[in-house]
Amino acid sequence: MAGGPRRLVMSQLPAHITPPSPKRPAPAERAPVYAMVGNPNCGKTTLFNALTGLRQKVGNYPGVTVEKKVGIAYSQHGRPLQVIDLPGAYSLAARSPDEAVLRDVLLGRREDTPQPDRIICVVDASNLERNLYLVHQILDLGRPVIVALNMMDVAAKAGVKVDATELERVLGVPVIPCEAVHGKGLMELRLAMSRVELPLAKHSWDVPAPIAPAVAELQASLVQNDGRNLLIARAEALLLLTDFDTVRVAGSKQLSDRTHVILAQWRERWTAEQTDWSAVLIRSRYDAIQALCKNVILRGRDSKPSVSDRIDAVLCHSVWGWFVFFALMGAMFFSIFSLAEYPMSWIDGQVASLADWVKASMGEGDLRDLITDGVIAGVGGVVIFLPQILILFFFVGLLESTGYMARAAFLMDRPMSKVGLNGRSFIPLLSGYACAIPAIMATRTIENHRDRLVTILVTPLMSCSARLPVYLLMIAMVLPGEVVPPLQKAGLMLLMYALGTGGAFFFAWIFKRTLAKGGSPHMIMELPAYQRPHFFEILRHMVERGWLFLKNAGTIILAISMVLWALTTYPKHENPDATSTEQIAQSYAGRAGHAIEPLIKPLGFDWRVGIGLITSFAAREVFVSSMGVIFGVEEIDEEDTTPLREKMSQAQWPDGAPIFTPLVCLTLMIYYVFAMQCMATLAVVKRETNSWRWPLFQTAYMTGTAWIVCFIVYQSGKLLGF
Ligand SMILES: Nc1nc2c(ncn2[C@@H]2O[C@H](COP(=O)(O)OP(=O)(O)OP(=O)(O)O)[C@@H](O)[C@H]2O)c(=O)[nH]1
Ligand SMILES: [Mg+2]
Repeated sequence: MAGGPRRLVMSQLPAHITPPSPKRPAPAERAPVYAMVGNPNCGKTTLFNALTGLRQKVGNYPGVTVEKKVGIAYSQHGRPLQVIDLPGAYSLAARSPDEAVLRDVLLGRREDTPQPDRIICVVDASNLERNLYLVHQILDLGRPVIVALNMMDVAAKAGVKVDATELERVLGVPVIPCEAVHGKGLMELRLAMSRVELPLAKHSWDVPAPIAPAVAELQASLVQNDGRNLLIARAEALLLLTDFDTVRVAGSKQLSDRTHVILAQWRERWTAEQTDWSAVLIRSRYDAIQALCKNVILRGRDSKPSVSDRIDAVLCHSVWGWFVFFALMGAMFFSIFSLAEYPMSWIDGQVASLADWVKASMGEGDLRDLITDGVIAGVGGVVIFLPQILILFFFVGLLESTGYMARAAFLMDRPMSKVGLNGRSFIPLLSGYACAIPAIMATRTIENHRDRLVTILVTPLMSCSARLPVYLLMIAMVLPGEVVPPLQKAGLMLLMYALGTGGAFFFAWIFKRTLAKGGSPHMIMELPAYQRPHFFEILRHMVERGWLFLKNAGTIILAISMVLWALTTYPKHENPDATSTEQIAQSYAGRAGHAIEPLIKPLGFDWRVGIGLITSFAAREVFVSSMGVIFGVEEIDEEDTTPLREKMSQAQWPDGAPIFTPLVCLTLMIYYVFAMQCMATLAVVKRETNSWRWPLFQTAYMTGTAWIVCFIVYQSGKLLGF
């Protein structure tokens, strides 16, 4: 075996061993970089937000943050400090893409991120030993560390007393007790971050003797052939030796052939010896941690079942759990209809009087039409659904902030295993009810890459908030008027959500049997303690999402509405007395709609619906604004503004038959349940899967299914006489 240091003792090494790489500016010139690391759900992002004033998403379940985020905090002297918020991980041995982000940033493998100068280890005081495992690995890296001992309130409530001073003494690095949500300890943390010199850890853990030669040899090769610094090389050597998936472990930087050879030799030898050295390694670390914590953790009163345990006895119960789950979903849809009624009709009224006002105060002409029939009809048609979208986000926020999300995943583990996935995949699916884009990002927490792919492929089938306007418009047409109680409308809505969810399960089942065969590892997921919902947080998130919705309405939807108005207005009909239907029919948009009519006529849709299907490929809610423009232009009574649904229900086929029969409205809703109508989602899928193949496949299978299901529903409905 080649030589190389047999083992390293941290305290003997100089503080800053990494020579600044030529590509990066020297540390003195740039703001020092701090990384927030720790186990999932220990409060990193809460702390990061408090330090930087940013508003990254927090939630009470593991896996909220899945990508790094850089912010600026200020030292006590007003000096800017870069802070990087990272996804959580239990160890440096990354199992899933989000954990790999943490590992790669810490080991300096990411080209787009400076290697952190200092590391803030956030630990959950109520679960100290387990949290210290990652800290222990990080101390190996020999960088200055500050430990933020978070969740002191939770620990105290659980009857655990953690002695921060003692922990500081045994670790040799600053330990700051804090409660991130209550802003406690922030001052002290900022002070520690402002210190010019930080003591290095006393930490002197030795690699267990049996694997030390292997680690030393690999480490030497990593230093000589791959240009790593000593300590990073040791951490990498440990990961490479104990994790058999080299690709996953190697991250973005390629390893030299020499390193590969050494690695292969040791693995062969260990396989022949049939020893599980990674277990030895883990045990060795836990032993060291236990020794460290001997006088740090003082358990108080004997822990009887906690409040969370008692709540879980019901919410995770195999019968009551489901009862509560469906009750929650039902309550959500019911409130979407009942609560939104008033604000909605108010907005509706405002939009209408705005249009009337413009009509009264401007002279007739194309400009006036552009404003009333393009801008107001298009944007206004979508904006009235804002209250519903806010209610939806309120509920999702409630689930996320209380900790129920993780319970839903737990409940779903069994049904999910029937289709070949596990409960982990359910969190992305559930967030898909709000929006597929963050949901697809959330799949990064899924370990198994096949499971992850399948989850990405089916997530857009979950009915997202952009479908709400379409469903709501159609439901208002199927069940018109105030006579229908909200319960019935909510029922129809629930049916659409169930159809989408059922579709997602069905396709997951198919894909797990064809594209991505293979078993799914069992779900291991921490159930966080329940928390009182942070209404302020939820409200802020609602406002953010609502604002995003309005911004979309004011940009994309506005632009599409104006273009669509032009496309329906020009070229002008030769006969100035032509009806507005005749005008649109021969306009550019009309021609496009007519061109695809043969394709959609078997589903009961006419060319005007066709125009909507084309434009809403950009985003689903555009369908509603497009209908607003198309049927707004068609307005017969110039002086009065009628609600869109009434105008639409007057639309006819050339033979005088109504277009939007209840059956057609239902079919149209079903079309939107299944069809892939969202450019932004496609872009995210492309990024997350690294190829155009999957987004194209996704579009084909989803839209294909939409067509087939709609065909069956419409044709059999017609046969049955609807
Ligand atoms: N009681 C209490 N709750 C806290 C404290 N710090 C954070 N939380 C809550 O803990 C939950 C998790 O916080 P996050 O900041 O999202 O945790 P994270 O470490 O970023 O989690 P991931 O991004 O999933 O790794 C949220 O519900 C916070 O409100 C604290 O000191 N005390
Ligand atoms: Mg986070």
